[in-house]
Amino acid sequence: MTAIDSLTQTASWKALQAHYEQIKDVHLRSLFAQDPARGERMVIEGAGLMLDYSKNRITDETIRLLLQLCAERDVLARRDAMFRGEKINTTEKRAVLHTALRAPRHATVMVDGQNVIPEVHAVLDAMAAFCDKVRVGSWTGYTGKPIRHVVNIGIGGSYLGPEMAYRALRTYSDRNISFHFVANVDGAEFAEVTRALDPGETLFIISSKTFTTLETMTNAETARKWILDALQDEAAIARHFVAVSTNTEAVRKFGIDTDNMFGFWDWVGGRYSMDSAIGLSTMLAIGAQNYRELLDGFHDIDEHFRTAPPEKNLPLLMGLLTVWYNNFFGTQTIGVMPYAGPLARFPAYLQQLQMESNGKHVDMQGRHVDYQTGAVIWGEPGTDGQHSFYQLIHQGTKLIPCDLLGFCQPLSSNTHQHDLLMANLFAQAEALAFGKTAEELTAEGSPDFQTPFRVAEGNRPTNMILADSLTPRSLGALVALYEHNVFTQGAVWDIDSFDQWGVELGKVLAVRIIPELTADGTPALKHDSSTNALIRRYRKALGRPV
Ligand code: G6Q
Repeated sequence: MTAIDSLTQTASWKALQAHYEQIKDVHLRSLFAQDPARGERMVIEGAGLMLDYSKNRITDETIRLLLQLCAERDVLARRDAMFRGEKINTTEKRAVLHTALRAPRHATVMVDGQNVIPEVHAVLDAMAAFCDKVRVGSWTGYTGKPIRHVVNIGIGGSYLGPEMAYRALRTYSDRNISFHFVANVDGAEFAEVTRALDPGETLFIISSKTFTTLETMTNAETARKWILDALQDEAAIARHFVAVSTNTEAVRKFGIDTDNMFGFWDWVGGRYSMDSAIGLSTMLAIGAQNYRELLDGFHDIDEHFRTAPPEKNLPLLMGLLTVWYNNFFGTQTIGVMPYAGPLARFPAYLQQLQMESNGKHVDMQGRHVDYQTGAVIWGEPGTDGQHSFYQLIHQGTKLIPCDLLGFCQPLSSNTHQHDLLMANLFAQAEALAFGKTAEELTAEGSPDFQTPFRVAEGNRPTNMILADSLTPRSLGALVALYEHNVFTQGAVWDIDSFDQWGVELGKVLAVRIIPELTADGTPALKHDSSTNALIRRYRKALGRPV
């Protein structure tokens, strides 16, 4: 990738800055009043998803300038380079090919002169064969009992996607098997998850790209002991453990039969891996056919992102709107509120996807950026959030753009409750945009002394994303929508959205302190005074010499 001008020096950036000065105080009330067709015009669709972006603080000119910025930053060229398998993750010299994971069998994607699609499908086929056996009960535990409980042990990218997808798609899952997730190194988590499980009916999936991550390997050892304590034979390991990893040697060393290992590749980043073999627990839950539907949903958006014109391209436009608020309005956070209980973990999933990808302070050339990059992502399902933090979004002093997500069809047979859910979704977007004026309040009989407190200024921007129903396919499309939205932001900012050096740093920091906590004698502590004191306090609390 060739060095490009600093973002803030580009012509379109300067034009956007000038444009921002002109429209920063314009109210959505006036924008809608001036253009009664706005709510129908500023809607685009693709891959079964609809994006209504009309309730954003933008005009046609904003979009024109953002698209100009996109062209000036060569976003589409970088997109094409990603799909071609070029090593766009330059700091790790890796291709970025999560899109190959969901490509159809007949596709061709070359990495280092080799078509990777046959390998991708070979792993999918092996996963499907294994899942079928577990689901029909022909894969049995060591004592001959069928598997009734699956525990995924993994953290970060090897956990958030599987847990999110399981919760989202539980309606489609095999109810004869219970699914659990252990991520934290806190032993309380493992103990709580396993306390009611029968070891003879439990299958552990050790999910770790590197198979070296402290939390995962520690929990895996605890699981190994839990099985051996109960079943008293090393041979039980092969029946109760499978691995998902890129590190065959470490899997073998752990004692897992490498025939029961499902591989992936260094061109799949952890937070982009829920549709690789890391999705094994998802496939076990919903079956191979539904899993293919999930992958097809991802692929639908890949194709949309790759081929739709920029002005009609959902992830591209969402990414550009994020840049608009983040860099011109100076907003710091984005709320993501799915109006669907099963998507409870979707905001947490997106938090990693976006914050780990775009939380970067240098550009692709290693120069410190002079503009803001990744936003803080947070959220909870609607309507829950309405009864807690929405107050601050409606009437606080911070501007928080929000993505509101909903599905037209109910997942349960209770259509009435679904009507209520959707009414809340539409009402929140309306209230955030248009608020409530003092005049309106007075006309409604608000006592004068209360009116200033009840005024809602409005002009709070939202994206509305609607799909027909929550299915494996629409979930895949939603995840891919955000993957490419994140990509677009990163391309505009010219940062490497696919490395995570901060996470790598975190992985080594604790290693120095572990022996200082556990040593029998009094360790010589050479940290700062605060860290030294904390270590001593902890040792004292546990009755260890200080
Ligand atoms: C994701 C990150 C990180 C990673 C975990 C688990 O992009 O790199 O969240 O997924 O640290 O790593 P392993 O899968 O190697 O255990």
